[in-house]
Amino acid sequence: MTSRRKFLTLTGASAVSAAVVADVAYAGTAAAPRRAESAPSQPQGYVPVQTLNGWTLPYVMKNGVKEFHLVAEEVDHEFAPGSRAKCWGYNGTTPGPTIEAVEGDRVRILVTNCLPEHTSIHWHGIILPSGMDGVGGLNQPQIQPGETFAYEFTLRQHGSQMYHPHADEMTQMAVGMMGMFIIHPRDGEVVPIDRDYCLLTHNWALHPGTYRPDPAVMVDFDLWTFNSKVFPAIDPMVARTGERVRIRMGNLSMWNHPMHLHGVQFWVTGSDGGRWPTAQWRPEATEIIGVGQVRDIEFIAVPGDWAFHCHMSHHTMNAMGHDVPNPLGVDQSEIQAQIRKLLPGYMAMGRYGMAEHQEHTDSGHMRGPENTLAMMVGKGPYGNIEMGGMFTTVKVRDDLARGDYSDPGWYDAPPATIASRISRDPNFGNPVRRKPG
Ligand SMILES: [Cu+2]
Repeated sequence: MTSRRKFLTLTGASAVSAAVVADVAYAGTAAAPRRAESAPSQPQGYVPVQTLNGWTLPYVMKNGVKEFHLVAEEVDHEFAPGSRAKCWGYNGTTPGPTIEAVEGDRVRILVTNCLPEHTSIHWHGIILPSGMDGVGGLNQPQIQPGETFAYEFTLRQHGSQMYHPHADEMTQMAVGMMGMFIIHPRDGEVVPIDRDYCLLTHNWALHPGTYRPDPAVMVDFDLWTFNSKVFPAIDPMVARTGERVRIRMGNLSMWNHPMHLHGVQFWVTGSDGGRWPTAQWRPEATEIIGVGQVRDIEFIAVPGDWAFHCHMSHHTMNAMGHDVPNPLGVDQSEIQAQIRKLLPGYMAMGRYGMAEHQEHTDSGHMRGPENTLAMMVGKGPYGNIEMGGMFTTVKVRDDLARGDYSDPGWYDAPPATIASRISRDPNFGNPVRRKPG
């Protein structure tokens, strides 16, 4: 297949108009005017992936082999200011750095184990010889503390893959050992990508007041993360109006995550099976990333600040109790007075909903346990955002320079396009209602 870049070089302007036609066909109802030029040329031959809040592992070329070096080790990780933990990861971070290469590359990955127990690495979704698949005990001996193993194979596919231990997996993944492995297509992208983001979803049982995630928990987690960060510490994804953006989303957590993006219909275009043939792309507003799965979505950026989050509403909260009595609609004034005799300053909450939690925690008079984030956090230009966990924004601006990934601040929406108050009277208007019952 002739690469898109070569194609443009060879045939010039006629190819540009073909590109516009192709993009309209694939952009669906999300279509915004698209720039006619191709993606910027990169020294590596691809648009490098941006690991949200993370980084890409450098390699050295040795006799035609790309050599990477991962170190499995304990890391002192911050989920957001106010919550840290002793986690395990690679090369100083959780998730570990993204490995990025090109279909056809020969790669060698050295893995040094600086953990207190043995480990291994499974290259999740990658086609390779059985002995390189990384299941400790099945494909190889475990990598003992202090040892370095070498994995070497040729990349025979493209797509969004992952890596994680296949040794004491329940513990090692629960405390943060994971990473993404991005393989770009050898012949370039059929439809060029302007900005390419990747993230791993995860869950953590970091109980209030503690500093080490609990691997024994199966369903009732405290923190829900993109690349091991919670909102508001998750970077925004930024783009310029009309750019084609891809978000590659992997899931090594214990729950499925229905990922929802506001403002556009995106196309689901790929997975660990690579970028799918265009006939298989489908428009969605929410896409479930099942446990162990990867999904790629693409969209044409439209200006604004757009929420991007998991649609499991408890996954967009930080630490919270799940086994508390339901206070909704309950007059607690009497019990509050009783409890205050024992606990001065005690405040009953939740009668009118949970949003007051953020008011109380933000004002500083309701302090939670140490090292524990408030359930709802975040400030926007119009007030509290009342989110946590798996939430961030896609910020699209007309004037963003190409390749600029810095946070442009809040969107300055044209005044006539913002929802606004027209009355303070609860009996305003004459809305159609049905009788209850
Ligand atoms: Cu979720």
